Amino acid sequence: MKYVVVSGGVISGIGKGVLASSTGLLLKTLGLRVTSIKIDPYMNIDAGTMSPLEHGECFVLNDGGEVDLDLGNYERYLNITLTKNHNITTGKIYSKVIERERKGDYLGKTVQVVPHITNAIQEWIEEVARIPVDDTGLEPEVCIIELGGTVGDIESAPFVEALRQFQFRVGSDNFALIHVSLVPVIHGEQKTKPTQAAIKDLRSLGLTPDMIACRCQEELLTQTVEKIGMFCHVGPEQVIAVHDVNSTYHVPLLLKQQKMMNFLTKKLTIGEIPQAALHKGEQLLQKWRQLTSSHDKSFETVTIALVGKYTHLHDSYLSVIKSLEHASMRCNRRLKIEWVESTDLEEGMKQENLSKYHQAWHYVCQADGILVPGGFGSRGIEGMIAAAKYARENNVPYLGVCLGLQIAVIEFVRNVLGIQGSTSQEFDTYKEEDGIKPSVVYMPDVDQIKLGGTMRLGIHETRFTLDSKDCVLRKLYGGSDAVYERHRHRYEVNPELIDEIEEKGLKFIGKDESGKRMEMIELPQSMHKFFVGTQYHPEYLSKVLDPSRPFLGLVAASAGILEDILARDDLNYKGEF
Ligand SMILES: *[C@@H]1O[C@H](CO)[C@@H](O)[C@H](O)[C@H]1NC(C)=O
Ligand SMILES: *[C@@H]1O[C@H](CO)[C@@H](O)[C@H](O)[C@H]1NC(C)=O
Ligand SMILES: *[C@@H]1O[C@H](CO)[C@@H](O)[C@H](O)[C@H]1NC(C)=O
Ligand SMILES: CC(=O)N[C@H]1CO[C@H](CO)[C@@H](O)[C@@H]1O
Repeated sequence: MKYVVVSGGVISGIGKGVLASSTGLLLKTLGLRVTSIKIDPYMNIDAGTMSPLEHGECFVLNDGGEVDLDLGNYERYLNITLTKNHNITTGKIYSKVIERERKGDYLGKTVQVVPHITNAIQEWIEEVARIPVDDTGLEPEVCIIELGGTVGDIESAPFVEALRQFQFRVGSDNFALIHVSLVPVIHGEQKTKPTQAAIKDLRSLGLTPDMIACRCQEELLTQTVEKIGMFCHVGPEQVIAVHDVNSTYHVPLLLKQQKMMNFLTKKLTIGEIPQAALHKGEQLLQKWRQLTSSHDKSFETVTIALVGKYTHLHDSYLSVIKSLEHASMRCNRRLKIEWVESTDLEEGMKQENLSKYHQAWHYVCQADGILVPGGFGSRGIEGMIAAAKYARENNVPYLGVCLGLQIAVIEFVRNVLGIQGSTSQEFDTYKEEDGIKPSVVYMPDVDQIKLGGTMRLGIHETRFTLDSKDCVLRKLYGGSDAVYERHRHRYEVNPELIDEIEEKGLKFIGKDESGKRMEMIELPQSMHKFFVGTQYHPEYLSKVLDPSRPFLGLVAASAGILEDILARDDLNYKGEF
């Protein structure tokens, strides 16, 4: 097993994740099996209970693990399936060590950060790196470890020390360290001092960078590269310049241009790779090249209005944005997202700020398609319902994800079935004594008492109930009988209303294996261009080279090319469980 550690200096948020996943992708194009681990130096054990306000979206894995959104990045780039153990936090390591101590595993010795915590970290890494993550079912050959935070923080100190020991534990030809640094431009001059200081910090902690990746707004000058090489005691081939490019999907190609793999394969003494794997890797590279170059050449735009909450915090919808990006690349369109705060669409906003209200509606009406993503809580619900109504009545493509499906159903129940005031049991506006049938109810088999961990989580099967010829979503999934997607919800459509709703035209086209839960809705093509909702979250399984099908449908319908996309023969869907 070869380990590539990606750490960061100077400041956080300079694209360590993108660099790490791009490096992983390049290793994969060599024909290697690649996995990844994300280390987060914070105390939380469960990312699911962390606020999206602070941390961005919570990403859900096949096994139901709710993790930091960076793991999603790896899954999307590397086309792999990770587990909840691939996320390491300080909290998890400590609780493991404390648990062992309670059981008496340390025989009453003093338990310390060094060696007990640092050993636990190393053991965890070695164990998790071996979990097979792709369809070969074989142990990976390379593990990318992204160390969150910046080196030198108090929080990351135990991890840095653990990695320092780790390089000796696994041997220096199985270990490479890439340090990501920043080269700011001040008065037109590229400054290398912050990088020098960051490398000095790193060295003082016993880690030597094998490569220094310099983030810069513009292309790095040769003299800057030479200067960094000289002051940081590395060869010029060990300095990689990563300037801002058209999209993050160009980064792997940028690294390749600089022959990053030549150095890395030498350092890691990567031997002969079997012909079949080599071929697979080459194909992957080819596909990636094709995708990025066709993206550069597409000039037509598709505009999607994303109607949600906290839309100023784009990170809380990261997977949704990525899925839209993947889908638009497949459709050869440039993606424009209009961020619409759903409360701005509500009647109340008319009094509060009329110009804001009109502006929000302007965005919705100008958009080619409307997306209502998942979410919790009752704020902004009426605005989403209004947007769904607009989409349904005006034949504008609509995709509702999780809450978005429930919104579409509530809207339909109110305005087509005529049950005014119907809503979800989740919202404060729902009152038992009103005697109005709720559209969305609490899922009966979930424990109502505990809050954390009572959701329906992780990958589940959904079976289609309609033939492909009557069902656009099934066509998008290549005609497959069933799909496997990731879930994260507590509420579901009220089974008592199903017959009535279907009679009026909205079809429940997919159900869970018991046939009780409604998981997909669709208006027939005779009634609407594209009006689809999914109770699951398709965005968690979207891949750069294999866009999520509901999103592909939305973008294609919004761009007016749904028929072309459906006619293509590359919609093979290979679900997995
Ligand atoms: C991604 O992985 C799946 C299996 O895990 C495989 O069927 C599919 O072909 C892969 N996609 C690409 C683009 O390599
Ligand atoms: C970036 O995109 C433009 C078109 O928008 C294209 O002309 C240019 O070559 C691209 N640059 C890179 C580095 O790919
Ligand atoms: C109303 O909303 C606009 C933005 O749409 C903002 O510029 C303006 O300050 C707001 N006015 C008030 C009174 O809040
Ligand atoms: C949030 C989450 O999925 N956490 C998991 C990460 O890994 C530990 C150790 O296996 C699990 O116990 C946590 O549940």
